[in-house]
Amino acid sequence: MATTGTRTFRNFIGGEWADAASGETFESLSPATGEALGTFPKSGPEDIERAVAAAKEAWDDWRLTPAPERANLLYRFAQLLGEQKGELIDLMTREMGKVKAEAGGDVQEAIDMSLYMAGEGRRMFGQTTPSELRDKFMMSVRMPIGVVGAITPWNFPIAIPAWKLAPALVCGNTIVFKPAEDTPLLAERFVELLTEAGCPRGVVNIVHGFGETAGDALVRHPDVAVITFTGSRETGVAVTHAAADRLKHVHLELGGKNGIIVMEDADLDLAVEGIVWSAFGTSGQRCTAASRVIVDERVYDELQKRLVARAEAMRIGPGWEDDTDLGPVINRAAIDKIHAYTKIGTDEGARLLTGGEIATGGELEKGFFYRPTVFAEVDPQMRIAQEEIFGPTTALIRVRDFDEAIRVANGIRYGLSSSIFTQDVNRAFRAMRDLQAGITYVNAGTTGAEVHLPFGGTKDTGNGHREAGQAALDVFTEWKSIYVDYSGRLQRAQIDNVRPSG
Ligand code: UN1
Repeated sequence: MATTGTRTFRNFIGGEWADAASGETFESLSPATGEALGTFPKSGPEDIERAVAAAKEAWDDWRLTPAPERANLLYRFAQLLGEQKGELIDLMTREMGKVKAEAGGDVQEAIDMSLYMAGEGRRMFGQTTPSELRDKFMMSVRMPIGVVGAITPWNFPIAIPAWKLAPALVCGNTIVFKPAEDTPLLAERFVELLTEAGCPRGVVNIVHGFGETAGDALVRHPDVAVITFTGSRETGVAVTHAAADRLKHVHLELGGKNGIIVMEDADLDLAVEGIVWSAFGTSGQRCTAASRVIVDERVYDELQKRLVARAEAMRIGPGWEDDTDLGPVINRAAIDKIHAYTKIGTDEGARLLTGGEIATGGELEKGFFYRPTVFAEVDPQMRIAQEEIFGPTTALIRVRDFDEAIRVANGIRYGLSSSIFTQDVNRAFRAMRDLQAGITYVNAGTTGAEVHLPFGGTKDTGNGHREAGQAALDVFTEWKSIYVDYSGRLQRAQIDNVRPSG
């Protein structure tokens, strides 16, 4: 349905398409060309109010819909995503900018997550356990919570909405979805396909707009029980404050400053492949991007040489062209931030080996393209080694040995992903134990999570929750413990079962 052009799109609330109450709009622009892809409602508190009311009303029936039936919606959705994969890939290269192979991975991740969570419709296990009393039965069950507010980022515009909506739905919650303002068209398609898959009215509502208005109203709304948010650390803290008065459940997936450790015994060719993929894939705009490379001094010079050669050979261009290795970054603010960090790094005394400039010339003039950038001789305390840049910039840090590598890897506020390249199984296991991160890769870069293990991070990357896998069910359900006494008499736990011996 959606095509490029200046079509006007709307919110989807209670099964009806609606403009923003204010009548205001904003445009989605292609980061590769500046071309307008559509006009979207710039929503505010009034629109959120209506969407939450619709979601609340729909919850009455959705929570009572058997979970295997709720799952059927996700099976059909996965099927439709598969059928539309080609169209979605094309749209993603235009609206978000990533290259075709990665756009395909993004859509596939949504398919995988939908199928995995659909399977939960026939599992969603609780526990049964023996009672300490006779003729008494005990079990725990997962209960849906209510209305979920899902605020998603632009960097995985199909995958991350699926990470949030698929588990929320199968667990029996209804949703108000506020997608990133940079990728509203993909979010729109996502909801259209869910609707086509048979999602009942009001179960999923989409409200377009900006964080300060639409997002904030969603986070504060008294009838929204759960907030799931992926974005920056600063916004995550603001979300937590705004949700605190109502004691909402808040799931956060925030920043990263992920490091790859390369030991002297590593397969260097493999390490360089992993670094290029993790540092420059999605133009570095992943929470899991490798923005630090921590290298044993015995292989530092060789690794640096090979990495620079690879970075300089990357073809920069629009994501939809077959031979593009590196697409644009998302918008003007992003490229300004990335470029500002190049100056910060140079001023701090790091050595700029390659990149560090806006890529220009020919078709690149119209978009936001930045050259893959490698800094060397970076001190672990420098800002470029501490702060999330979210662009194709990585910092090489020289270390003397394994212990120093682990110390440097852990010496940041974030704790999302981590990696080590080594052939030494003992070191690999120590790294798996000692790296302070939610994810550790051995002999692979920092990206590439699969949907059936928990995804998330320690320290300032989040607040202890995880997405994906079984862990996601903990975000979208509450436990209820149920006791059934079939003895026909009063039995007092902790009292009537006490025997003289115990
Ligand atoms: C993100 O960067 O926000 O593991 C998500 C990965 C991807 C998901 C990244 N599957 O890098």
